[in-house]
Amino acid sequence: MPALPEGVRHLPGYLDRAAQEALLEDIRAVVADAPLYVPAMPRTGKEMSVRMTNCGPLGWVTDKESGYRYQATHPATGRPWPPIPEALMRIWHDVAGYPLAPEACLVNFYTAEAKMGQHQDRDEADFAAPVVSVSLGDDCLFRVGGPRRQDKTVSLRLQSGDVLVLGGTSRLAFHGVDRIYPDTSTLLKNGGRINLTLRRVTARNGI
Ligand code: MD3
Ligand code: FE
Repeated sequence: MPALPEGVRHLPGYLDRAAQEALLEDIRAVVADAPLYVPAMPRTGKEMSVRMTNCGPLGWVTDKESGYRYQATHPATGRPWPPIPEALMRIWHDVAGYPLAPEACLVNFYTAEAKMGQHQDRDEADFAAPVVSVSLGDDCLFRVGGPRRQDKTVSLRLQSGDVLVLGGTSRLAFHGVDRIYPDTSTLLKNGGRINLTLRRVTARNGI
């Protein structure tokens, strides 16, 4: 397997089964308060295949009219996002190597057919902080490259309980999810994959 790009740390099996089940219960509570919604691409309004919600002071949203952005409230309910579960705050503080708490946790839900095209995460004002990702449920094929779309890419199978830390020169790397491997985990009764990404959003000196 080729080496991961500099700044990408893969921590396979970071959460054991009991920790995954506990975190899943936390996420069920988040989704009960802040329901999954269908994100749409800016301008075209084309719907993404992934369903999304957030927890934390800020949440990443997208729709046809206003495009990609962070906001403090759920687009459908108008309520503030629920808090980031303690277990996720602990993971961040254990692996991020960054002194400030995460401000956003994006919850992505993938059915067997869902995927996410190659993209950069650049809607945040602080690229010094890493992104921390936690996978639950079915395996996926994740692919990460470099800061230019044409850079060579490396594929990685992510499994339930894996943590990925994206920092340094990889913070602006192109990345995406090429496919889900159905029925590879028993964590979610009806299958599918959940990915949780923890992020800093605002610049260290304000904005
Ligand atoms: C590499 N999510 O929500 S997580 C996203 O599995 C996103 O749902 C994917 O890409 C998922 O934006 C991948 C791993 C990840 C997250 C952020 C990154 C990889 C990254 C930022 C820079 C480079
Ligand atoms: Fe991303």
